[in-house]
Amino acid sequence: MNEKVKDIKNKFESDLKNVKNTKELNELRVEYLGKKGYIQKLNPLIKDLSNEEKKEFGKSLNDIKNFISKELEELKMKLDKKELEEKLVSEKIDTSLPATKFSKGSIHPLTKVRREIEEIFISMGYDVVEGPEVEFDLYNFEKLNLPKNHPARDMQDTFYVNDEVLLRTHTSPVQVRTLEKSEGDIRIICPGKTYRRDSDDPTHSHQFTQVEGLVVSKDVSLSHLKGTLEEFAKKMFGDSVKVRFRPNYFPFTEPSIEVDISCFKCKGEGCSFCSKTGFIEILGAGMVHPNVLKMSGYDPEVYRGFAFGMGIERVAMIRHEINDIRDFYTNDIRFLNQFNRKGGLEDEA
Ligand code: FA5
Repeated sequence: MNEKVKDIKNKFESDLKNVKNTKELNELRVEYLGKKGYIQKLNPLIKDLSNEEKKEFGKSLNDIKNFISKELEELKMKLDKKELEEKLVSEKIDTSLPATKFSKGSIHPLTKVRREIEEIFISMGYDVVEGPEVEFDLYNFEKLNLPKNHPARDMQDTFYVNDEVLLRTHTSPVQVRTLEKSEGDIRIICPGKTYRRDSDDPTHSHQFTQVEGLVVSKDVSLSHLKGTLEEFAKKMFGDSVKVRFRPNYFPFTEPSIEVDISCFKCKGEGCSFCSKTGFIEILGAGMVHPNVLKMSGYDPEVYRGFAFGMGIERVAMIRHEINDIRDFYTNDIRFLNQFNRKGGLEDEA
């Protein structure tokens, strides 16, 4: 019986010498130690042996199994090491090759300008707050002194979700939301998206962005509003910019004004871009109407406020000499790349 074990051992030793890789090694393992392998095939023979022979045969079976396992394991370690070394050589990375260039994105010019506006007002002591883009009619119109069927609603037509809910036409509803939540002095700005049923043209879009400003205190006046906006314009456009205030009408401010900045194209001379006026409108503003203060819990006999709402696109267009508002939304990489250059709106990220 032990002869058979010896034969298997001899055959295994000669087979092992021919193994060249881990695949062949695994095949050899199955051939000898697998369920149908040489060793398993010896098991049924045990039953015909005497007790004494069974003991001896069992021991030699264990010995040969241990021997084969150990030999296979040792060879496996050697082959693994060899194969890893070969792989490292064949997959060597040439670090001296120039890397493949990939283009880096940049912050959108509107985001960049919005952040610049925020920083200017933060430096003047304003807090930045947010409000919902899908707004109640109550906040977008009614509590801004524009009751249902008020003719001035025609100035800002919008997209309605239902009779009471709409896409906000301006950031002014945030004035109401802030007044309702506050007591005493307020000094906030609110940037965000706004929507109107305006026809798209070089200076108008059906979706645009505004920054609302609201200051409430016992002693603010129109002079504070003018001073604040002049200071903002100088910081944003440089000391040489001309700012023009025109009387206007908004139902939620009294008096109301509109503010224009000298045209970047003709420097105030008058050209086709500014409709020969030399100026481009950037914002509406005024002293908060007493009704608006009253409806949100402020006593207009004690508190006064000023407010403004500016179009970020218009500011960005003047600041960066952009001729068409639609360029901001069409994602033309050639347009956006201009702001990625040194001297442009360089991405600080
Ligand atoms: C308003 O939206 C008022 N809520 C502003 C305001 C706030 C007045 C607080 C008083 C107190 P107006 O409709 O004029 O006003 O819009 C303000 C600015 O948003 C405009 O000066 C312009 O810069 C920008 N704007 C308005 N409509 C569009 C449009 N369709 N596309 C791009 N920008 C626009």
